[in-house]
Amino acid sequence: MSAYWSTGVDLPNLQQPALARLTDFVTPLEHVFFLRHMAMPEIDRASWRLAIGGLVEHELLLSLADLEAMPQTEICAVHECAGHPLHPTVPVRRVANVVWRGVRLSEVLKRARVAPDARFVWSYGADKGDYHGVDIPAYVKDMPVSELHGEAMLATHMNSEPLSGKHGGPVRLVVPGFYGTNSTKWLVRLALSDTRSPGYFTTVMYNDRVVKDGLEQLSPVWRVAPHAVMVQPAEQARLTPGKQKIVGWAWGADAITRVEVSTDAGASWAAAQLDAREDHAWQRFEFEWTPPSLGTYQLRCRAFDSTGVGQPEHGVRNAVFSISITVE
Ligand SMILES: Nc1nc2c(c(=O)[nH]1)N[C@H]1C(S)=C(S)[C@@H](COP(=O)(O)O)O[C@H]1N2
Ligand SMILES: [Mo]
Repeated sequence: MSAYWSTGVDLPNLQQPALARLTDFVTPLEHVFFLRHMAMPEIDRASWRLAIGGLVEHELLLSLADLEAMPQTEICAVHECAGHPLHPTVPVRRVANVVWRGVRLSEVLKRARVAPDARFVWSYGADKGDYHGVDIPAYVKDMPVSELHGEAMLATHMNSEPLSGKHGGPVRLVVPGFYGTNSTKWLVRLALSDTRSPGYFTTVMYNDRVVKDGLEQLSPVWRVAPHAVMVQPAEQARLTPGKQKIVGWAWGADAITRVEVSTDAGASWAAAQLDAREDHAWQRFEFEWTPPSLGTYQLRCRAFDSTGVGQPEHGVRNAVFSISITVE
């Protein structure tokens, strides 16, 4: 059987390990999903430079050695892909939990001295080319300057290994609490601006349509919505009768404070045991259950964050997760 499974949408540049493999708190690198929109660029570590410009007082050009000489920081953070930009309401649940090491973005920008009128940080990857018939001059994302107090970093390491080419090496942006799409790989340029970037992946794709006060508005795909998945048992598992342990992970931009499990297809719910959050990592939950009889069951799980926000049933990327298992 293949280690990778299809998501039902056409994602040619995607490798996705099955959720049932994600049993470790820190996801081993071989089980971290890999995603790109265009061809993968090749970057020479010795000649790599990061240009920082736009609304700053001091433009900077940093080498890898310059970055390595700055204070280093490490953070464990959940890494979740928002899904296919052309199918933003389809849940794909591509997720991992990774230890990133590098230099805080705020540390680098402190040296560049951000001008007071800067409101967004634009980040440029070295990759470009055709994306479904659209010519993309560079992969560009943006994030609000107001997020700079957080843990955004220029990462050089993933799980203590130098960042591989496929995960964006030598240096990528990582924005804990934001969807993976915002963590620009193969980072070559940062620009401070007073507006959002007009790029295809900033203000065309990756903006959800939401209705607010009766009006349809666009909401950038930035902060990660609450989400929970089961990794044990696996989808379609065949279990022997007796006590079962349901195990999974829950995460979101805000810490998760409650996870509920249903063993009857959503008719009733009960609270699972939930670990507290460390850094921006995902949180383990566990639920003991003795199936009342032989047969097929639909198991579901749903998370609620510290602001009380939960997960919708359908039609969104963080729709409630459910699996079917058989006790025989
Ligand atoms: N330069 C660049 N950065 C990128 C992308 C890309 O196509 N090009 N894809 C983004 C998306 S959609 C995701 S989910 C993550 C995937 O990171 P990974 O492959 O290291 O897991 O990278 C993001 N950063
Ligand atoms: Mo993604």
